[in-house]
Amino acid sequence: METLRAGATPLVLGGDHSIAMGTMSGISAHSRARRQTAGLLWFDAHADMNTPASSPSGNVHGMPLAHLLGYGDAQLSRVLGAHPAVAAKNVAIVGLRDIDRAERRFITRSGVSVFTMDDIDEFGMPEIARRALKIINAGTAGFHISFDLDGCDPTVIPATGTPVADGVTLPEANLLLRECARDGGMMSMEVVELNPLLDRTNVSAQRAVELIRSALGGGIRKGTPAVVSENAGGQGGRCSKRAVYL
Ligand SMILES: [Mn+2]
Repeated sequence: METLRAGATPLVLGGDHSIAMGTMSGISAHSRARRQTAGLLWFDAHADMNTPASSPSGNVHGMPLAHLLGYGDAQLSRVLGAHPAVAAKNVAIVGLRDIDRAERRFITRSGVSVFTMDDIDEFGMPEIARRALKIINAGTAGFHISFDLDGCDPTVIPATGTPVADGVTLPEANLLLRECARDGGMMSMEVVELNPLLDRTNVSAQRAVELIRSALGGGIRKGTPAVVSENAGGQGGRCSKRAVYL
């Protein structure tokens, strides 16, 4: 929230996806203080919409979106007082292809918008990006990108804990994030579920950096601004502080 107040763009690196309950709640609290709301682009192979009651595995990283929408555990669904942290009508899930039975019913009831791999195959990522941006921008002051690397195909990002076949290609993911950058509404971003122990010659980490550059406006043409951390390693080192030119 301090980073947002300073007019900079928080970039949070995970870790598992449960951190989204904190990040999105922070974006929400920041927006609420300005009598605004924020949207959420949830890039993920999974919906992460289990609750402690419905989860077959009990993994908290399979529950963050349910809690951000105001369901599940009473404390986790009220981080920083937001309840819900984000309105379902401003949530777009992209890359979905692996859901539990209970989740399927819940997703339909919750009112979030879902763009599955079938949708991406049928309409193409440029159209999906356009539709998702419309949802996360509708009536909001901007949006947070919660980017689970397992949304990408396992051949693109092998270093993730719960890979699912037939995912988003690297060009498609870059295109989506470049469209977000071009839109200008991105308030913050997190990139999660990178496990360096599972990586092969650091390819996942390098691609994650490439994807972050796309989201921050890099990689379109030389001289476009990209944001890097000014104080990496120190307190708040995960948050970017200023724009530089690459
Ligand atoms: Mn996830």
